Amino acid sequence: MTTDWVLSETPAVTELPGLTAYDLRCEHRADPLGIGTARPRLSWRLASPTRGDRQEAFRVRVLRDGVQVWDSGWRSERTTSVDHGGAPLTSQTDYVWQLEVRDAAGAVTSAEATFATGLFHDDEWQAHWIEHDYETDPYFEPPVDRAEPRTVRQATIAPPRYYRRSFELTQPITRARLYATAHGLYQFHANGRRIGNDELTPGWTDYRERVAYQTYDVTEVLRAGENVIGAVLGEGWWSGYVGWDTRSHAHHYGKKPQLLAQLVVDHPDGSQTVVATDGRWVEHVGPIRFADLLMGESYDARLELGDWSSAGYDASEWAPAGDLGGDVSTLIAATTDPVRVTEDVPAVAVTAVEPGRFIVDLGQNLAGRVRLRVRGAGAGDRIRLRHGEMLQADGELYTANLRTADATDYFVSAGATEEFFEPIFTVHGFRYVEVDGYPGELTADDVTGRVLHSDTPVAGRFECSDPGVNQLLSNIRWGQRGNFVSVPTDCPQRDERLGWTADAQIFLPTAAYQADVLTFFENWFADLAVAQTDEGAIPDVIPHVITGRHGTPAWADAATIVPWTLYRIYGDERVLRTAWPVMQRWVDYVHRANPDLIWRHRTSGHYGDWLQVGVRTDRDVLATAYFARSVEFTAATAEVLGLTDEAAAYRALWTKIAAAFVAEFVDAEGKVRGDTQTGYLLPLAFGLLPEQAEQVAVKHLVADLELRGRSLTTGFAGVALLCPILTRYGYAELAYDLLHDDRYPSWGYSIKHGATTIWERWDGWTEEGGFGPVAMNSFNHYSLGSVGEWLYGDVAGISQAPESIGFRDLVIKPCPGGRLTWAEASYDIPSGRVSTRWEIADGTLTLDVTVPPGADATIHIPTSNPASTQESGHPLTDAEGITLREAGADTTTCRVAPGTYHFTAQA
Ligand code: RAM
Repeated sequence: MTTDWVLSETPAVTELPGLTAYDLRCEHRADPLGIGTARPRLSWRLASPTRGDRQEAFRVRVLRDGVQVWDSGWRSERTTSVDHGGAPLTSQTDYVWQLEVRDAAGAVTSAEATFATGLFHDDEWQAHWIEHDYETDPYFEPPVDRAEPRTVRQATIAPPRYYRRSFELTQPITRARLYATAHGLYQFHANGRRIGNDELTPGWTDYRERVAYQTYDVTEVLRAGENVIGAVLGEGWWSGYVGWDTRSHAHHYGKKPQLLAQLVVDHPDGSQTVVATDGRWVEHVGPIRFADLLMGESYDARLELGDWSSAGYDASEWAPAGDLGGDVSTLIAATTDPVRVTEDVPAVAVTAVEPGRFIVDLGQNLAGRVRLRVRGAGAGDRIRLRHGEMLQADGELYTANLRTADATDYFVSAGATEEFFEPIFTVHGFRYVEVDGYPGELTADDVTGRVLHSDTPVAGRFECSDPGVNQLLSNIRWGQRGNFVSVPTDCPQRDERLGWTADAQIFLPTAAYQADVLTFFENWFADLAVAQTDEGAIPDVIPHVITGRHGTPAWADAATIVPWTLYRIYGDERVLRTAWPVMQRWVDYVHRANPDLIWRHRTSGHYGDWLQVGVRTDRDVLATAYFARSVEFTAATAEVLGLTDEAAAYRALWTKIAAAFVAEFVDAEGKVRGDTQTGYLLPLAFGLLPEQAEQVAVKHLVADLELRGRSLTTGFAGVALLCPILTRYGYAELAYDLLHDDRYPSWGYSIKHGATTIWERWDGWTEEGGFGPVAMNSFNHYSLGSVGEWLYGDVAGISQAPESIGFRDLVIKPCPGGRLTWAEASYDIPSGRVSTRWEIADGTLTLDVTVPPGADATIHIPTSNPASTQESGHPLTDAEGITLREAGADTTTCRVAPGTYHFTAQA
C-alpha cells in the first residue's frame, strides 16, 4: 500500500543543530503558485533540541529576481500568519522569501521558500470561455453504452470533450505558467504529458460567484517549435448530478461545461507569448463517453484519440470550439490544495460469483476510483464496474443505500493484450467492486483502489495500546478522507455528497487534529458567506444547491463556530475579519425572530440532535443553546477585532440568553427539559448553567447513562461533547466505558461488525434489523467520529488553555484509563510539533512530552503520589525548564518552557 497521507517524519528534533525553522508556507501552503493576494501571510514552524529554546526574533525578506522588495526588520511576535508588509506584490511574479530566526543566545538560523502570484487584474486575462455545441451533437442524448441505468434521468450528461491548440514558440523559454479553470472539470495535457497531478479541478465552489483557477508551472514541458496544449473537459459539480433528485439535481450552475485557460510563456528578452482559450482551439469527442461524479464513467478504448496533445497530430477532423467571450468576473485564484490521489489500496480478495463476474474487496471503505488492468479482452468487450460499501448476506454488492447514484463505470476494450482503465471525472464511495464481463480470471493484482480527497497536509497521529481504539481512530481518519473532497461533504457514495453545515462544524475540531484544514475551511466558508440570505440566514448545505432550507439550529451556526474554531486553532485573525459581518448578521437574524431569546421561531428544517437513538432531545433546548454559542463567538470575535461596543452588546446578550435558558428549561430538580444526554451536554459544554446547576446537570447526565447501562443516546449535536464533558467533570472512566463499548449503539458495535469508516447512523446495520433505512444510510460519514477530538485532546492530552490562541499556551493533560496502558499523539500546532506519550507499566507512569518553541505548556501528570513525580530522574523542583505549580491529590501540575521532557511518577 502506498500512502502519502501520513504525518511527516521531520524534523527529528534531537538531531538538529539548534533552533531550526521548517515548513515555510505562504498563504498556508507550501511554495504555492498563483496566489491571489498582494499581501500574503507567511508562516513557519520551529524545532529545537535545546530546552527553553525560543524564537527571540525573526526577519523576513521577500525578493523578486534577487532584488529585495520587503525587509520586515527584526521582529519578535509570532511564527504564523505574518502579513507581507512591503509594497503590494506584483501580478504574475515569482518571489523568494528568506526567513531568519534568532534564538535567545543570538544564534541565527535561516530558511527559504518561494511563492508566485496569479493574475490580479481582470484585464490580464486574454482567455475566453470555450465550449462544444452540444445541441447539434449526435451524442447529446445519453450514450448507448449506458443503456442500463437504474434510474430514469431527466437531465442529460454530455460526453466529455477534448480540446487542443497547437502553437509555435520561436524564442527560448525562461518560464511558462498555465492558469486554468473550467465550468465543469478539467484535466490539462501538453506535448503528450499530463499537467500536474491535481484531480477534479477546479474543485467545487459556489460557481455563481467564485470559480477558482489553478496555476501550473509548465516551463519544462514546452520547447522551441510546435507545442500543443489541450484539456479534457467534463461536467462535475457544474452541470452534473449533485444531491438527490434526478429531476432537478443536475445542471445546478449550467447546462454544459466550458473551459478557460491562459498559458503565459516568458522569453529571455522580456517578451511573452500568451496562448489562451478562444475560438482558435479545436475540439473533439473522445473515448470518455459519459462522466458524472455520482453516476460513473464510461470509457470506450476503441475511440482513443492517440497522441492528441502532441505536436504533429492530425487534428483536421476536430472542430473549432465555440467562443463565449471572456467574462472573468467570477474568477478567483485557488486558495486551497486540490483533490489528489493520496494512496493506492490493493485489493485483498477477489471472489468469482459466476463466469466473468467477480466481487473485489479492497478491505477499506474509501472515496475514489478503481484502476483496472484488463488482459485478453476482445475489441468491443464491455466490462462493468459497480461500487458498493457493503455486501448483502448472499455475498452480492449492497447498493440500495446509494439511492439514485449509479456509481457504475464501464470500460469497452480496444482488444489490446493489456489495457488499463481508470476513470477521471467520477468519485465513488466504496469498499467492494463488482467487476462484470471480465475476460478470464480476475486477480487481486488487477484491481487497485485509488484514494481521492482534498490534499490537506497531515497534521496529527494518534495511537494507543488498544486495537479497537486504533481501529476507531482509523475509521475517523478514513471518514475525514472520504468526505473532504473539495468541500466537507456528508457522504461520498449516495446521491447527496453535500456540504451539510452542522456536520462540518461538529467535526472541525477533530479534523484539525488530523490535517491542516485551515485553507480548506476558509475556502468553504467563502461559499457560506456568499450564500447567506438577505435576512442573514445560512443554508443547510454549502455550496448552496438545495433550496428552501436555511437557518437551522446547529447547522446555520457553522457561520460563527467555524471561523471562531479556525481562529482558536490556527491563530490567524484574517479568518475572523472575513467572517465578522456574516457572524453578526446571522445572530441578529435569530435574535430578531426570537426577541424573548428562546429560539423557537425560524428554525427551518430543525433536525434536532440528528440521528440520536431512542430519545428526543428538546428542539428548543438545542436551538437556544446554539443561539448562545453563536452569540458568544460573535462577541469574542468583536473583542479580537477591537469592536468594543459590539463586544459589550453581544456579551450582554449572551448573559441574557443563558439566563433565559435556565429560566425556561431547567426545572426545580435541575433537570433540563427532555432529560436527555444531549440536553445536558449542550448547556454544560456551552457554559450556560450557574455553577451549582452545573453539578446537578452532570449528575442527571451520569444518571441517564447509568440507567441505560452506560449506553449513549447522542446524535450529531451531542456526540462530540459526550466524552470531553464526562472527562471534564471527573467521569473519565464512564467516557472510557463508552469508548470500549461494543453493544448497540456504540462505535465499537460498528467495528465489531467490520466497519472501516464511521457510519452515518448508529443503526446503519444491526444484528436484529440488518441494514438500516435505505432512505438514508451512509457507511462513510464523519459526524459521529467527532469523538476524535477527545482522543487527541484528553486521552493523549494535547489541548490548549481556554484563552489560548493558536496553541501558544498548551495544556498537556493526558487521561489514562479504560483498557489503555499507553497512548501517544503528535500534532502540528502553528509553531511546531507537539507530542505526548504516556505509558503505565509496573505501577509507574511515564510521560514524554515535546513542546515546540513558540509555545509554553502546563503539564498535568496523573499520579497517585504527586511527591513521586520526577523529570529525567530529578525532582520537579530541581529540573531544568520546569516550574512546579501544584502537587494536588492525584495530579502534579507544572509549567514548562519549550523542550522535550521525560516524567515519571507512581501510577
Ligand atoms: C442527512 C445527512 C447529513 C445531515 C442531514 C440533516 O442528509 O445525515 O449529514 O446533516 O441529513
